[in-house]
Amino acid sequence: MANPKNSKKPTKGAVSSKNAVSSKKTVPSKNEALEMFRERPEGTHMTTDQGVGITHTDDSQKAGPRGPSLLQDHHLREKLTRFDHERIPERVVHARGTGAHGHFIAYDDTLAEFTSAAFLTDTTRSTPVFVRFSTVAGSRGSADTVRDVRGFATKFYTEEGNFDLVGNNIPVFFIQDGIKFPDLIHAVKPEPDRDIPQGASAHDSFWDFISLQPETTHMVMWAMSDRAIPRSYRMMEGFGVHTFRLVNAKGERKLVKFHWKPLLGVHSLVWDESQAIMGADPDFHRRDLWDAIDSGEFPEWELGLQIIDEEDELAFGFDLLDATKLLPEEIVPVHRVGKMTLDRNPDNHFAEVEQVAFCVGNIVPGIDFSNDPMMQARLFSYVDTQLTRLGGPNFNQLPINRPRFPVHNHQQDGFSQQRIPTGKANYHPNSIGGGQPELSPADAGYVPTPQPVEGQINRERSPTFADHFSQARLFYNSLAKFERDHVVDALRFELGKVMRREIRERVVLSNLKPVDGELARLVASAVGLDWDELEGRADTAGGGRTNKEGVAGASYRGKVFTSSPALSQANLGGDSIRTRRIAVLVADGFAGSELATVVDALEAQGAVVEFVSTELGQREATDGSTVEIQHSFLTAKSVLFDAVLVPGGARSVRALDGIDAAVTFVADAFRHHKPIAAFGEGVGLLSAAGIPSALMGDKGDSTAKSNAGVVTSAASGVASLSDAFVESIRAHRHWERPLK
Ligand code: HDE
Repeated sequence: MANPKNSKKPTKGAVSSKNAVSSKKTVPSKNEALEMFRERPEGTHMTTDQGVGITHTDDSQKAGPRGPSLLQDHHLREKLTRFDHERIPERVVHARGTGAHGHFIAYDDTLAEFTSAAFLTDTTRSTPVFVRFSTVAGSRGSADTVRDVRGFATKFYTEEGNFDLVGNNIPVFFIQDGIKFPDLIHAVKPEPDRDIPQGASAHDSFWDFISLQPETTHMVMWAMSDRAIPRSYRMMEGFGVHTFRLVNAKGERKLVKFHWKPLLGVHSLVWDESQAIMGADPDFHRRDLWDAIDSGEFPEWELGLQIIDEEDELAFGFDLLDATKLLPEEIVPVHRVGKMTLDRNPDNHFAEVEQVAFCVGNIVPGIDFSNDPMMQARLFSYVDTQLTRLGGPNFNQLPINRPRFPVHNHQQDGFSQQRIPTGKANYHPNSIGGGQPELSPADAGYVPTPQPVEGQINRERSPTFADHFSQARLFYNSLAKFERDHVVDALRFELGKVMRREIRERVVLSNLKPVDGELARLVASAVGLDWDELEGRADTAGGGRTNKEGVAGASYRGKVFTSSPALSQANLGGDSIRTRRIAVLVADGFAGSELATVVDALEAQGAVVEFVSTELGQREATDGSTVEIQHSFLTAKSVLFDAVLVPGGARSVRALDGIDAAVTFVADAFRHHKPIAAFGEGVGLLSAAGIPSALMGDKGDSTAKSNAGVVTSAASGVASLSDAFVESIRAHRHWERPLK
């Protein structure tokens, strides 16, 4: 019997990209540069922070066995002092996260035409990276599967210095100018009087702000879509959001948008399931990433670039400096230029994930900023926040933040300086120190891209930022029917939790109606609003700062784009079932050899098969073979798996049929549109779970029947059942399934 714990997985880790010729490794890969900082306890003795040996750490020094503890007990005081100060302020946004090390390798050198950034063009380099994934609104201890945007921040430790690409899993942002960021975040965070709710946007203050700030509408549509409840950090796209610049060795400039494309495809949970997972496993996403890397299943993303001529800045019907807009891939294709592989878990969450400091200002020669007012504000905010969070200006000297190549300058002193500068000349120019360090030559450093700036000082929004709805409509139009249904359901849920009627009305009128009348009607009817009355009301959207229905999402050279297939997850699934978790429900007396056939087929495709039963231990098959149970029905719920398999074996199925948790397991999987397979007597458990018999085959069927993700066959049909089950897992979810 194949056992998931013992199953042989192909060896990962070897970089397999088409151009990964990594003979010249000038930068240590896998963040080996951190090795000198890694402390290992093996073979050591315990000491104080001064290196004095500790011989006893279980009792404080006391005056007599029952007397008071003594002030002179330095070890006691040091231990408590260090403990009392273990916490640092959590990030004001993106507090909850996880991270991993890896490397990036460029695919081809033709990009040198556009950029002098060597990590993007030199195919022989393996550039170490550290990535931190996060939710935005919740505190450090909040749940992973909340409805929220996900942060996707990458630090490239390049040979020319660190480049931080601090992006999200959604290509646009809520607001157009960074000066609104504190307002947005105050509105979404727990309400200040009661500090409720945690990690949730379903409350009055968030929707109050949204309804009064119409530019938020496009991103709100994304936040209400399946993108905001990803199945895994490994199955999300990433976006740089802003328009950046690429600069080549001749100083020629292009505009660019950055994308991360996950090789496992883009997949999501369903909302009901996300909520259940918050209870069953609040660390669901963090555990998923850790387990995958730990088992050698290294997640991979391709870096994609949309490269645009500067003259086309306003050529698409919107302003490329406006962070609430995306550039449809159907207009400017995403050119995949390299691959990132995450292949090492952190050794210490605090030292690496908590202390990593991403700064939007960290760029390298060959990349430059744009005038996007969101990006400009971020150039200030990220360094500023680290000063408090990491206790002063020397945070770049923390091991996880250090560039991998030497730093030389006259910056000095401050809290926690780790370096010992030598010499007297701490200024430039100097003669005392022989003029050292010298300035870098022009071709070895960052040179700001020359560009004209003119205009009157103002505090205004550019008229080119005025359209707040056409791209929200573009996104909604691009979704498959099931995705649009999910948006409606999400809005009904969120507004259903908004206590103030006038806010619900304003959202429907000011945000939803300008996007799609039917969407507005569907939501209004579920949240106690009179649509007939609302429909007749004057359009109050955006205090007049709105465009009307019918405007296209984007246009180029006379062609109008009202839909972008690249935005629908229905088109982004990929074809791999690697690392999907399949629960097999068994009790003693299951059909051993037939089950082995199916399990072997699933594992051959890289799926992770785990056995669930009434309790842990071994379960015996009819043929005497055994399986080791990884989870009991107490610890494992169907929401933690991607698919369920019920093998035949009369005794096993009879036992499971008598257990509510087993029947509910299958019923939940059905409700959440997950692939479900059963053979032989196992089909009976599907019936007990209420799966309509019309979806299932006859128990004599030696060829599997596959219907809306329900795959059944006789015991003799397990070979064809395996193939059909793999196919149904590939589809991820089966939205065509009839549900009551
Ligand atoms: Fe952030 N953001 N942000 N943000 N952001 C932070 O920096 C901020 C914005 C993003 O894993 C903070 O170190 C302002 C857009 C990520 O450590 C803070 C504005 C995008 C992370 C901050 C924005 C992001 C942060 C909190 C409006 C997508 C987590 C802690 C101008 C492109 C990074 C920290 C990590 C973190 C400020 C807007 C993504 C306070 C002022 C747009 C992924 O500095």
